[in-house]
Amino acid sequence: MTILDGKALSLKIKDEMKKEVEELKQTRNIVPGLAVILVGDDPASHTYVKMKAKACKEVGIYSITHEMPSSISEAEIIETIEMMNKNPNIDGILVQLPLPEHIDSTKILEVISPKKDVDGFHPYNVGRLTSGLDSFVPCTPLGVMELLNEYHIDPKGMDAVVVGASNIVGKPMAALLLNANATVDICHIYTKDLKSHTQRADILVVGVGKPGLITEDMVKEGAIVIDIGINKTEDGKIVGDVDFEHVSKKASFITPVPGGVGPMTIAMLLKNTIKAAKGRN
Ligand code: BQF
Repeated sequence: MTILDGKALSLKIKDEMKKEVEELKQTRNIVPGLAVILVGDDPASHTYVKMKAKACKEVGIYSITHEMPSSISEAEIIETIEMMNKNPNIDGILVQLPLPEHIDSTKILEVISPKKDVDGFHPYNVGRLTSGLDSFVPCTPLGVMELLNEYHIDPKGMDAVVVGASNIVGKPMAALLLNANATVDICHIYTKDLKSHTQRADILVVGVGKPGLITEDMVKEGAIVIDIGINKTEDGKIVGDVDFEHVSKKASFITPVPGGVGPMTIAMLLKNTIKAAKGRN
């Protein structure tokens, strides 16, 4: 069994991006810029946004965080995004999710210019991704593909099973695996017999948010197991959706939580911001 070390790969990628950012500055006088909109006081969201700002700083990307109270109106968020769309120093715009109940996320995300959509959630980029065209790709599934590539894992012809069908993780993950010529099966809360699906997987990708969801008996010998879940246990420990202790004995490759897909998500945000900056003019 080999651990897919997302932490180590993210450090390596950040090192490469730092050089790329320096070169952009030298050759084109461009400093990539990221704007983050953070609404409300969800502690997890604040933690994630801080990690993103810190990572930007590490590679030389300019970043601003625009904080708004949870009482803010949809119109005020939209107005802020429209300002950022027009700002030539901002290449990437990210609205930290989840938004408060009274805000329609879909409506907000559609206001972001598709050229600055570094999270890849705008329907324009979603459509381009499913069509197999160049697009901004959501950071978590993109990070998974980079991790597979680093360990020379080619999904072509494999049976891939994605558990979780969210717009942020599961659906774009399935699209990427399909584009990479895997046979893709997507499971969700209405799936009748989850185990009958997961047992067939050469690559199993799980992003649900249920600790211990994937047990040893649900995994094929030699499978590649990617755990996107982030759950806090009663004693404050961070765990994924996979019973790592037992499943790791059966898997050929497996991601840890923490230190697997999470750090790759952040690295891919930086990558998308640099991609956006390169596309200026
Ligand atoms: C690690 C996220 C659920 C809902 C909204 C490193 C992150 C997480 C874990 C991180 C996530 C999850 C982010 C680790 C960003 C990934 O070492 O394992 C980094 O910062 N993430 C987010 O912005 O919004 C979320 C999960």
